[in-house]
Amino acid sequence: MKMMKPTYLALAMAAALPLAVFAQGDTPSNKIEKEFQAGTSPVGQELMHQSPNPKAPPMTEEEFGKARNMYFERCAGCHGVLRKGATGKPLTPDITVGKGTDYLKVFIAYGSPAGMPNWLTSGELNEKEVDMLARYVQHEPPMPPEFGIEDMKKTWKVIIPPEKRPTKKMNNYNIENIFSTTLRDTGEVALIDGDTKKIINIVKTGYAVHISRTSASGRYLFVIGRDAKINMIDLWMEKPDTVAEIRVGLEARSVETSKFKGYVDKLAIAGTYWPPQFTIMNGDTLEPQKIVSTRGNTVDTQEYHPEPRVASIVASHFRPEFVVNVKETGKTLMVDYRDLNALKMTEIGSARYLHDGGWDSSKRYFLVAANNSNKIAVIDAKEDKLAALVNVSKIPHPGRGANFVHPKFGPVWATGHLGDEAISLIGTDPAKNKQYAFKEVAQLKGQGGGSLFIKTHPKSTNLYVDTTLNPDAAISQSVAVFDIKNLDKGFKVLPIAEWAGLKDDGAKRIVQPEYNKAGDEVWFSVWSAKNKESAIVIVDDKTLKLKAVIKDPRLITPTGKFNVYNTVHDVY
Ligand code: DHE
Repeated sequence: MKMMKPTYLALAMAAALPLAVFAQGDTPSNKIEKEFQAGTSPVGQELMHQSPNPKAPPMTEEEFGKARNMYFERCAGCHGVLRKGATGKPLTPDITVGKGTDYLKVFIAYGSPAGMPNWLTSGELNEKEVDMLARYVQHEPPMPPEFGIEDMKKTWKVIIPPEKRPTKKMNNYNIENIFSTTLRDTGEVALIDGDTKKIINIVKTGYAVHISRTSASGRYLFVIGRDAKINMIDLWMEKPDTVAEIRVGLEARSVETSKFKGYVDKLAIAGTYWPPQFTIMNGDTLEPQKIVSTRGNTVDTQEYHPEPRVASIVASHFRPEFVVNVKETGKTLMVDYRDLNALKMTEIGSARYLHDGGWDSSKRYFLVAANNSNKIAVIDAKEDKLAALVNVSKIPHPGRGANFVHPKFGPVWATGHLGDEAISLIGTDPAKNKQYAFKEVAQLKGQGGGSLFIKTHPKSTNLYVDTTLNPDAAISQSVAVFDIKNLDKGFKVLPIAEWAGLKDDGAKRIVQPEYNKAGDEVWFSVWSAKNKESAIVIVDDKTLKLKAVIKDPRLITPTGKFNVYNTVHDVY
């Protein structure tokens, strides 16, 4: 830990805070949290309505502008756009003015055991910036604009209308084995042919592009950026490319399409972080049809929350419904899309803060991480009710999770954790293995905390666990692989970054295992900075040996990879 500066020690004493609070430094768990949650929010770029608080310490316009940018770059991810609190504490003036500038400066400078990063001692902010932020959070939060149908329509472009699109597949690609690969920092996706490992096209997408999902037929690919821009890509074209695009808000993370019989390729849906809402669109043009706000009351204290962000969205296989998970309220909305003018929604309360999740192998149960509650909520998509809330370890982060048949417990779904090395297995078969259903039946020990994604395949007996955000480079640059038939044996470590053979010393974090369609190869991204070489490493699932490395100057910051077949059919 770096030495504290006397001025801050004095402040700590003045604020009468226990010194233990400041003995934090960048603990591994803090660092993981900070790196992951405190990402830049694009909302900070927007013009906002602002009314200063007369009780707050004065700030010049210039200081206010600078502090606002800092807030949206570093703080909004945890404390929220309107500072009502999320994984971080609420920071509204009714709370902050009473605390005062000195007290707030100490917290910002040194962090807290609850997970607040130490912005000053880590060198990320200087004293002047800490002081500005401490004053800024005592003013009313600036209010970003809303984003309605008219705003959306101004950004909506149908580049190739449905009637001008091919009537059959015009290329020779095995489109079910294409991988849509996020190139995070260039705002692009690379469409990679899974058979030849060659890049088919690089498509310009939204800012800090996040995930891809495929339409139920497998023909269309939907890609969403953090700026809430959606690209709809037609995989039947000679060279697959964007046929429609739209922005559905100012900040987003999730997109999905209707999958129920009779609704194949009919509708698309996207959830936004700002404004807090979801939008249902036509599945072939992205024309916006219906916006539904998620503002409302929290599941536990039932207080009103002004910005419940939309996290994961999946399409139900049991009903014509989207499963929309709302972070801050801790509610899952089962949105019946049969009649958009008389929209029916079943609201299922579980726990805060809902984030990512996936189906069990029967696709009846959706298991979603309530990450700050250290729980997995199990949603029964057949009965539209909460099947269980399962206690797991510290900050579960499953991605879509991993399904396999455990020798003792029967079908289980697994998640890794950001907060520690545990891998939790949850029984998912109430029909034949009732005593294990929706309980944490076992915990495996992985390489360490900072795990983001876990993966297996119905044809495989291997379970891969990444540790992308672990502070130890040896751990973040490799993956653990368990033999499902012999879980007690522990894991093997595959040195993926080393296998990539990259020429420079980038971060080379290994992220998101993804299978090919056949289930015999696993793809890993070797994720370095924008100005460093990155790669994709492909492992032979049978032998656990290196099979191929994809390197290309255009493969900049690859992260998520979405195999068309596995994404359409929710195979994981
Ligand atoms: Fe993600 C899924 C939100 C940071 C890569 N991420 C998700 C989902 C949500 C989410 C809500 C589920 C979408 C769904 O299923 O509909 N992600 C967020 C954040 O709020 C967060 C923590 C902070 C931020 O600033 O955005 C965040 N995510 C990241 C990253 O930094 C990652 C590692 C790299 C990147 O490309 O941005 C990242 N997130 C991913 C990936 C998935 C994902 C690859 C989909 C995994 C899958 O297998 O389906």
